[in-house]
Amino acid sequence: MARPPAPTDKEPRYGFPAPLWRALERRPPPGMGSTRRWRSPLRGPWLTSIFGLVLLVTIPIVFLTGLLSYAAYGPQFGQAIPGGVGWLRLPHFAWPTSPAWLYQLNQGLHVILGLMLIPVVLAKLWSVVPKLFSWPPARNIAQVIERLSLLLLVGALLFEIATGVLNIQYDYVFGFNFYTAHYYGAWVFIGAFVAHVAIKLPTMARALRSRSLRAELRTSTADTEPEPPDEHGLVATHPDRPTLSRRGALRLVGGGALFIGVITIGQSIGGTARPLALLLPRGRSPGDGPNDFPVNKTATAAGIEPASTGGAWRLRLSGSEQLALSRDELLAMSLHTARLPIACVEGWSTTQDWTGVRLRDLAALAGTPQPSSAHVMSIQQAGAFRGAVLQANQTLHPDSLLALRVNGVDLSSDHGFPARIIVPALPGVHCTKWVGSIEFRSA
Ligand SMILES: Nc1nc2c(c(=O)[nH]1)N[C@H]1C(S)=C(S)[C@@H](COP(=O)(O)O)O[C@H]1N2
Ligand SMILES: [Mo]
Repeated sequence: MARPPAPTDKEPRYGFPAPLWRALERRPPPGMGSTRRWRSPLRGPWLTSIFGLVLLVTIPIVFLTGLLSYAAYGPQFGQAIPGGVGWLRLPHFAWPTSPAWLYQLNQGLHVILGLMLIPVVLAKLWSVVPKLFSWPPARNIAQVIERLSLLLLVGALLFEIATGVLNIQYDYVFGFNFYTAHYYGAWVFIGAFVAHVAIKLPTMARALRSRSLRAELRTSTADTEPEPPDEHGLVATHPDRPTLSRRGALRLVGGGALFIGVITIGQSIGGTARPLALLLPRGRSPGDGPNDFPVNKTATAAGIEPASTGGAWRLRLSGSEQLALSRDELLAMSLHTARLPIACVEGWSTTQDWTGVRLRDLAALAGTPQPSSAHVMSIQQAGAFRGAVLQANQTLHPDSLLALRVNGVDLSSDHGFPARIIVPALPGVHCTKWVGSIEFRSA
């Protein structure tokens, strides 16, 4: 199709009034249209396609885990974030309770893979940057549309990365706005992504076949030759001598991605890998002894008064009956211990041994042994995430607890003393701390 204007080129084909475009072409704005500026001998369709292939395989995982996280929040109870998303609402289903690490895996993949892709995205953008400066920017309507879709593609991708990174570092500084922006941004991005893949797939396949990856991985810097001139204008017209082989470039980008993976995976799988998590936003030693695991919001930050969690605290239960229980009365019930993760939407998680009363026992006590939902409220007076609605399967699972103790000791105030919710595969946000009441409803 359209070729870059090289001295030997014959008249390029224009889809627009030709004189206008020829005039444009003769007067490029400063810095535009010069193909001599881009001299890296590594740029070319093959290298771009390698980065593209990696993104083609991994980005759908990041997108899907993002959507699954939205579904896991329980849109059927109006508690998915963002709330009113119009026709972008997803079909909802009962989020499963098994395997217990489902949400941990989902968010680990979403956040860690998302972070690991940053070097690949940057490398991919670097590899095509000459096209940003090509002049005229388009020669026909199809190219104008393609350019606009690229603006959406790159803009939305950088937006998703920036908001995602800020959120996992600063968390709820954004309030609800982060979710809304990240959710809409994801749809804009995926629309442009699908269009881009549809347009570029044949080019990518051809480019990937043009060289052997294995041979490239054996080629030294000295032996590195530019790719043959291409119709897309990626290959330098005046290449410099190579200072890095393609092997070196792939190692640099892959090594960068791996490095990010290594310094973040510990926050998700925990255990001995946790000290490796250099960017751990929730701190390294957040508590003492058995309560030493990440705290999302401290009791002080949540405004929990010590007086309200002392001897006067009661758990108010309602179903077909109403009753109030003291902590001692709860401890006198049959207690159950389960090893379960808290898995935050931010990608960090922590697995602990929780002991408490089964939610289904509490439901039976309230006279509603087969509830369709459980509505939990914290004694916390202000702020987000003070309560949650649990599905029937989440309420009735034998490991679903109103936890009173963790790792053999009482919950610390930061982890929700006197009592908190813990349910297999439930997003961390719904593991309400400092619980004040539970209402069991039947449909
Ligand atoms: N009452 C109350 N419960 C809450 C929260 C909160 O802000 N208030 N934060 C939730 C979030 S977002 C997470 S990830 C978990 C974290 O539990 P942890 O701080 O014990 O690790 O608590 C959840 N329970
Ligand atoms: Mo969270």
